[in-house]
Amino acid sequence: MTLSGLSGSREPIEIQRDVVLLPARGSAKEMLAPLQHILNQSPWRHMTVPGGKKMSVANTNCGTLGWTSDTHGYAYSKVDPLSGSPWPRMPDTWRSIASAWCAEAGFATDFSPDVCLINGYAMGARMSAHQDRDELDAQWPIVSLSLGASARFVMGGGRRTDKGTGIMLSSGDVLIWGRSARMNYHGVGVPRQSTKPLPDLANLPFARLNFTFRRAA
Ligand code: MD3
Ligand code: FE
Repeated sequence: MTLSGLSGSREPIEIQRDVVLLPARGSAKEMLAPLQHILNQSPWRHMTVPGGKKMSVANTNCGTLGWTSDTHGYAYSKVDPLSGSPWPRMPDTWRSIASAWCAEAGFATDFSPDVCLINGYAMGARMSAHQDRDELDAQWPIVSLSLGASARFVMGGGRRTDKGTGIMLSSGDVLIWGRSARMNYHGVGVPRQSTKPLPDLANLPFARLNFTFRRAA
């Protein structure tokens, strides 16, 4: 498999200080090839948040660590709590493409993510404003890829009440966020119905997928 269509020759856009968009080029469909194997080991689930509600977004992970949530809080875990076994390996192709995107966007040239959190958005699913602060070392950026239906992404500042700016994330868009923006509040709206044909999300019951590559340890 080659992911060569997914890197190079697209102009990075700094949409806010230390938030860089690599606009879609190519379909990024190659990303989906290893997904079924990951799902066989660690299937989709709706995690419970400390308030007791289940997330509308479904997720799973691959890598040496995975993001988890239950009534006690958020954590990175070496094992999938559903299986008690380690999370599936992160495909080398995914790690290297995420690292290349990071460098392309002007962030670290040696980013080696140990987590890929995969979010699945059915129609109506959304993620309310939050910070990503469970990672040990905030010097590393977060690299995200969106596939499928568009969604409105809202980013604020370091305080929940900071006024946000919104952008639409479309299929194939890569967003990288670090340095002064690393702890910014952000949220994602529901997937938008699209008139344009969307990439085939491998028969998944979701309109939109988002992959976030993180360095958690
Ligand atoms: C800004 N996911 O999983 S990714 C998440 O579309 C999450 O599923 C969204 O927020 C999604 O935590 C958006 C873009 C992103 C990821 C991490 C960030 C933006 C960020 C960390 C800090 C600030
Ligand atoms: Fe987040």
